[in-house]
Amino acid sequence: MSNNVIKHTVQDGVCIISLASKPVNALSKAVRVGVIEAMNAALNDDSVVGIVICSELALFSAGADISEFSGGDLSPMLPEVLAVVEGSTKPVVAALNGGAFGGGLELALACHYRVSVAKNKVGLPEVHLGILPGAGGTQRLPRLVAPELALQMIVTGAPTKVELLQGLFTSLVSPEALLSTAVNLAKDAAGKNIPATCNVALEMTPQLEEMFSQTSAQTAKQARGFFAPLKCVEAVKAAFTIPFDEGLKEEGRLFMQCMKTPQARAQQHFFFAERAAASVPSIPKDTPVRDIKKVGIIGGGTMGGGIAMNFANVGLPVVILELEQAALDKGLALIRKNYENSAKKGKLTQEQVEQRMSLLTGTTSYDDLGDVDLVIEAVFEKMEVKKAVFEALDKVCKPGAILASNTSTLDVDEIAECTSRPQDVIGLHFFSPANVMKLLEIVRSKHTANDVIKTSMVLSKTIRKVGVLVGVCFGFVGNRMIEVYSREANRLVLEGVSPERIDKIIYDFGLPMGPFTMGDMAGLDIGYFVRQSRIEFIAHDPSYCTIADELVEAGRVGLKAGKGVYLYEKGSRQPIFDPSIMDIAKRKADELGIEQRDISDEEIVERCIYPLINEGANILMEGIAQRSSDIDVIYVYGYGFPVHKGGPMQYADEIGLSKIVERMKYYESAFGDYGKHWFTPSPLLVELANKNETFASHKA
Ligand code: T1G
Repeated sequence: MSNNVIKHTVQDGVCIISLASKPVNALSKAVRVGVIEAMNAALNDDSVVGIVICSELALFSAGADISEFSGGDLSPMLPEVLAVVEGSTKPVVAALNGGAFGGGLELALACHYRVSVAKNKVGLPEVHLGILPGAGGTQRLPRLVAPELALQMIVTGAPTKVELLQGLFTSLVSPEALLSTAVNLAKDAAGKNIPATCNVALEMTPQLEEMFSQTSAQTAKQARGFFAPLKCVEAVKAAFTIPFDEGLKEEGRLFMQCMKTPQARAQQHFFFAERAAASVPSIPKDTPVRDIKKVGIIGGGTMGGGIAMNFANVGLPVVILELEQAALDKGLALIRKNYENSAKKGKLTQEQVEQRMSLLTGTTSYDDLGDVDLVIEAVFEKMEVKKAVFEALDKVCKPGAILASNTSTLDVDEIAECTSRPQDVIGLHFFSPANVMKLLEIVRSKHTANDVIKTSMVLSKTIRKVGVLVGVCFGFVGNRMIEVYSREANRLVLEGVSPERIDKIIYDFGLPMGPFTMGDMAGLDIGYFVRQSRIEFIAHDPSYCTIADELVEAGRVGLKAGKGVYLYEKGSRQPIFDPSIMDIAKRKADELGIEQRDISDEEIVERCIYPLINEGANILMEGIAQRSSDIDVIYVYGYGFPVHKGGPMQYADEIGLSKIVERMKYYESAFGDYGKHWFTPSPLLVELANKNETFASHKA
């Protein structure tokens, strides 16, 4: 008997149980029931001497079905299934044709033998979901591989090449030989002593004690603010201090401790959010994708060079245009330097460096862009400059070429309208450093054709980015939201809070750095020019980033100048607090009639984060983002919002939208004209709060 997700047949005395649950053999209830039924059938069949568990899909298994975590009748739980496998009186061999992750690897660990294709990776990534391996992984893995390797795999969740896990596999073979090797192994093992993993004895030693305490100390630093990683250490340590069955119980206890946390909800939300971003329901599924075989980049500066690397990294030839040969040479040299640095760190071989550099050519003539399928401009952020580039591209690029702008704030509709082919124009907003940051904001203008959007979304996955579709408005999603966050942080300084204290509070909230450290790194002049380009937007508020404006006008533009909000010693990136900033703040506060006062940490977090959430609600209401989880993806991948909070919108859902509304209304009334203009709750936020609903439940 088989169901449609588990099949089993007997071949030459061996029962072959095949996982066939598309798309990734997630170990759903149906799969768990199917495995137990197949195991019982094999155990009750006297003609069967051994059992092989394999997969019909590309992956062996992606582990537990994460979509089941929201609840329901989950029996039989995975540990129960694995106990049947491990307790089998007939040898069970796992045949890994592809990746085995989480519960998928735990299933293999419960088998008595394992064989894998040689080119394969396995892992226990549960920590990325805010939990830990909950089906024996923390107790079985350290019984099969070196303790420090098992501990690192579980604490980091990193996929590991099977060739580094020799103790785990009886053999690593070619794909063609996998099944026969597994079947023969099962037959050879028949009738012999069953090497159940649970019977491997472990004991604690002083060296291991030291390893666990060192790992805990490192993890507390590296996984700052996360709950699950330290619980992973506790669970693995239990394998060395208590018997196996008690260890399973301790693992289960720690698993449930993690599963109940807001962090687990946030990280599981984010897992699906990242994947949902690729979905554009408004585009028909049969929309074709344009073939991108060659890419042009206009501008070989930091951004242009970084963008070019993304395509060379995946084998696509790139031609970079700069009008001056010197600038072109400098740009290509910078790319080479980046690759050479990666090679020095062992991330690339020298051969790969040369192979990628060979894909990058330069030109000073637009005529050389006649055969590109996609061109991305990364020139100075001024509309006139961008329009001139697109007019030139319109003349030389072949019909059907996609013309993209890397603009971070400008109107892509207006850029498209300066060409004869507005339907081929789109925004591809990379985040600096463009060859590192995972986020790509895909900006659709009102003219952009569906196949251009779909091609851009597919291309984002090809270059290993997370593409998120956004609409046209000032700053699209990310920069529009960061603007209100920066405004409020600057206002707090005027009201007497030091930048250093604000940065510390926001760092402790979970961002990689506070607004002022970030501003100095990016350059205060960027925000300054943005404000200069939209004076009408801020004209009514003379306090708007007024300290930052004074600093820029005095040449204090940030780290690159050795002074911004903070001071920097030559060659150092370490911010040094400059008390004179508070003198400027006091002077300006007096001029503007702003009262300076003691402000609580809680108010600082609320005033930096709630307006950001409120702006996200407006973005959602205006249809600039397709869904609230897209905003979360943008904020986590583009701005370092802590993934253990799931992104700003998930964080708001966790707090409760009514609380956000209540606090926004408090500040709206407490701060006079300033509050009335900047703290008006978004109508969508109010509507959802009144209905006791969440952003996640809102369908645009
Ligand atoms: N559960 C449910 N759905 C899953 C899934 C899973 N474990 N893994 C993937 N999917 C869906 C995914 O949402 C997408 O759906 C489709 O499959 C293709 O995924 C007890 C408790 C394995 C590296 O954390 O890391 O086991 O968008 O686009 O790029 O200890 O999927 O098409 O509708 O990512 O080839 C632990 C999670 C679970 C692994 C393959 N396991 N998955 O990447 O495909 S907890 C994980 C991945 C656990 C036990 C505990 C990746 C992949 P849709 P994809 P991919």
